[in-house]
Amino acid sequence: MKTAFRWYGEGSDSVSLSDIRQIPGRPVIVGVLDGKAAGEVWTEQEIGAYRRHIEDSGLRLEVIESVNIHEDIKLGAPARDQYIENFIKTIQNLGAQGIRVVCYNFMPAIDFVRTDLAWELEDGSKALYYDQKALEGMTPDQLVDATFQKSGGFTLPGWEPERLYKLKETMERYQGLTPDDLRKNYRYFLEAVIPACEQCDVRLAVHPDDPGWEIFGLPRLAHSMEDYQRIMDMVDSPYNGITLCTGSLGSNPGNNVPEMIRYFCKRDRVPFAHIRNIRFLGERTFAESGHLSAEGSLDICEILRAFYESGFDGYIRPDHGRTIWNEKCRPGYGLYDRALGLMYIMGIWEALEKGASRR
Ligand code: DNO
Repeated sequence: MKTAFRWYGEGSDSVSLSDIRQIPGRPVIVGVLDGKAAGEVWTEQEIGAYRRHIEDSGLRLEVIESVNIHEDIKLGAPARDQYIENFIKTIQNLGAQGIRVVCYNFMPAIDFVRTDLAWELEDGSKALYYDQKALEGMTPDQLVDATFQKSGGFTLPGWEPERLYKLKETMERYQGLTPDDLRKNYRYFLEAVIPACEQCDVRLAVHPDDPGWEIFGLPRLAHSMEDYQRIMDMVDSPYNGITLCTGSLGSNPGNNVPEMIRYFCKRDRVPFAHIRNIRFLGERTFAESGHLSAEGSLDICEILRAFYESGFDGYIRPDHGRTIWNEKCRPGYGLYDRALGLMYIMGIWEALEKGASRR
């Protein structure tokens, strides 16, 4: 496993590169050109400047999260070919700058959703929280307002203001689009981009739907074993991969996360993993917790054992931390709890490695 840490860029992140450099093991950066709209080409010059800035701090940029997919591609609208071409150009430019893995998602209109970004856990820390009933009591616009109000002035990944202010309009475009239609559009996209990814050696890694079920009546294609099998079958290549996010897949109790890890790692489809724990609090209701298994409902040790025993050598990053020790940060992406999470992940990994070498 190669350890990684998500960073949003200078002026956008409360965490600095020198903070990250002091985390034991010196994780590689999972970066983004924050502010790029979906569908825009990332030029090699822009990527190069960003990469050099990271390298000047003694760190390396090897993973991007995310290059967002333009809605016209998901909708199968006439302009999709142009946006697919732009996506391919971006991937080629990223490959030329040494990026080997690109995370993206194919969720229509809206990325990950929480109904509260600062839900207080019993120890006084604040966590991201989801309650299906609360969601059902909100219109999409109310959700957007509530999310912006609680984000502490930070943008959230997938919640770019210019995109979200058009949410109602975008959702209307999806009316009548069935899961099969979306799947067809997804296949069209993959068939066009995967050969280019193979050529420039950049592995795509699709992030699961979060939470792991449909919301607001929008079709969603990536939240179960069967879903992922179908996506992998659309184009049979290791370059058509998965971002195995334990918290997103684990939010659906129907998913056996260690089993999914073993199954897809064995087939060389997992270049990237997000380790997050969540605590179930009721039907389709959960809070994100500290990474420690005892704090949540997922067994992080079993999850890492599944990666370890599969010979996983991709990138792993700690996902969503709680906000602790009065940190002022982007919800889910402070320094402190993610650094604790990463040390815990590395501790389990070391124990697995050393335990194996003793046998
Ligand atoms: C939220 C993230 C997601 C993720 C995208 C990947 O914190 O897990 O926004 O980055 O869905 O494209």
